[in-house]
Amino acid sequence: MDSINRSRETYFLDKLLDQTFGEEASEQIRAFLSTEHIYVSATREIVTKLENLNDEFKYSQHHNPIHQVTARVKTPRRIVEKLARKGHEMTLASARQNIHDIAGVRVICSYVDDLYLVATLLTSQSDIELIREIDYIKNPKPNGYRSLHLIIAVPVFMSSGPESVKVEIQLRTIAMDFWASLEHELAYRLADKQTEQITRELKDCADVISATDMRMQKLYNAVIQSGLG
Ligand code: 0O2
Repeated sequence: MDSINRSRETYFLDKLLDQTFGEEASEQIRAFLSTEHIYVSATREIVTKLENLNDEFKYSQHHNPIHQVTARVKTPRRIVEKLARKGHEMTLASARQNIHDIAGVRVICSYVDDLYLVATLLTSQSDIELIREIDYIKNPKPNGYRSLHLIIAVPVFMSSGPESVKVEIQLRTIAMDFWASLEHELAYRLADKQTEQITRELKDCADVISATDMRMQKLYNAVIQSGLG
């Protein structure tokens, strides 16, 4: 995920590349750019909620469940690519309906239990509507990818009234994020040249990381129960 503060230059380059998508798609891209601020506002709402939860825990439990939060809005080029990949219509309305991660927030937690706690506390807030939960921790992807994905809708208050905006929230541990970041980079470098051996090796690393996450959780629980920490 890119930072939400990415420079306008990124967009400029993105728009240049968009020329390859033809006039119709370019028109839709221009339409998206005029509504992008709604998605930026939605991620800001979620980030604030997460920061508030983390602060509350810091004072009441002396523990920060959240290690890091990042947010980004998908660039028009990536939206157009995803619409094409999934065989959807190249329109702004289709993007809004079918692309659930135009607005994305990634929550990195120290421990597995923390990420489930944060997910429960966030989705139980009265203005958050949980649309879909995909648990790639209980059911990892075949390549070993693990994260908890939530598709939620949050109201954004515009001058014309409230607008419900979808946001994809990815919750993972530091260890899961380490694997996903490196795998993402390797997958991009290798594209269709990824061999069976590399795939197996990556899956193996993911499983080792998952086992380590479980051990760290047990260690943390034992330290807390013993009253040592
Ligand atoms: P980026 O650059 O991270 O935004 P669906 O929701 O079913 O219509 P979608 O959106 O493909 O289809 O769902 P999925 O598979 O849950 O993936 C959503 C995002 O999860 C991806 O966004 C990645 O960020 C992350 N992700 C999913 N699978 C993997 C994986 O195998 N490895 C890594 N590193 N990340 C993964 P984007 O749009 O692909 O990219």
